[in-house]
Amino acid sequence: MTTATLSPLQRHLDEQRLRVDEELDRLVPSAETYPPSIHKAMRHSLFAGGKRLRPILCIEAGRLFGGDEAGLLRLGSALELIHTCALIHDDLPAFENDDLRRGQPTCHRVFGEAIAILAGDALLTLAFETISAPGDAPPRGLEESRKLRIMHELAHAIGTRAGMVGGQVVDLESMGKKPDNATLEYIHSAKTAAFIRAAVRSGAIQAGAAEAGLDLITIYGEKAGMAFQIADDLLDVLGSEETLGKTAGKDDRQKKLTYPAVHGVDESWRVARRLVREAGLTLEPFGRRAQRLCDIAGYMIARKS
Ligand code: GRG
Repeated sequence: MTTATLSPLQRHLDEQRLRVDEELDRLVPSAETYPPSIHKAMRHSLFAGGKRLRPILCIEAGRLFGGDEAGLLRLGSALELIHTCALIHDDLPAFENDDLRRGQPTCHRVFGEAIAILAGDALLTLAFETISAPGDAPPRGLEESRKLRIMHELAHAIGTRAGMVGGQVVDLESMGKKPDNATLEYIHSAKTAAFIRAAVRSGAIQAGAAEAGLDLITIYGEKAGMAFQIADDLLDVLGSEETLGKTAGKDDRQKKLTYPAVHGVDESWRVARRLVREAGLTLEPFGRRAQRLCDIAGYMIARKS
């Protein structure tokens, strides 16, 4: 598609993605930095592609509350480091055992399993190093307390109770089991929606949002995050490896607990569309200033990859 035929939203997403890519390039040690194998592996997965949706959501949520652009870009990019860690680990033989991610061979296929595990660990650690780094923007005390709150927020969204690790555990343990809606909701909420919700919340916290605003952005994040994972399940059924950049049709082969498996394709679309609508309605009190976030929620289920 040429630039002229891109929608304004797609153009905006492309611009933001490039800004995030440049920031990530500044954050991650060069491929030649000693020991080079680990930095090459981190960069391989990070720069293989990726829509950068979590950074963009963090930045847009922060903008809604008048946040500082440079700080939001840095924070959003740190989120992408965490997300890429999750993707590298998810592809490992112990989990999905996948060969393809973001249209490229997976990290462990190129660098071996040991380095891939460490590349994930290193990206996760670099994210917290980045967020906790001393800044020079006054007032220092306020900035530090926001950072601490954001790190707590992210650690919870990655953790075992209602975060990515917990979601991944239940995802693994429910393969081949009888369809069960409560378990499905837990997996989707913990594995995917929790981090998307944390992305918008952390942008809003960095921008100094008041609790009432934070409550609204939290509901938006939860609904958009659930819709995103339902769309992901649907793309696995309806998409091709070529457009997805990852193996298609795998959920069914692995007898995974997914939305289409439990509710069917049509009902899954209906739920995804309803969640996007509700995500948008939640932000109505912000008026037109929240339009971009509403459009992004729509994009999360309209995307082809
Ligand atoms: C320690 C961070 C950490 C995680 C350990 C492996 C694991 C536990 C969790 C896996 C979580 C996971 C892979 C969730 C899937 C979320 C999902 C739908 C990812 C695809 O996101 P996109 O489409 O991908 O935004 P791109 O490539 O565009 O970034």
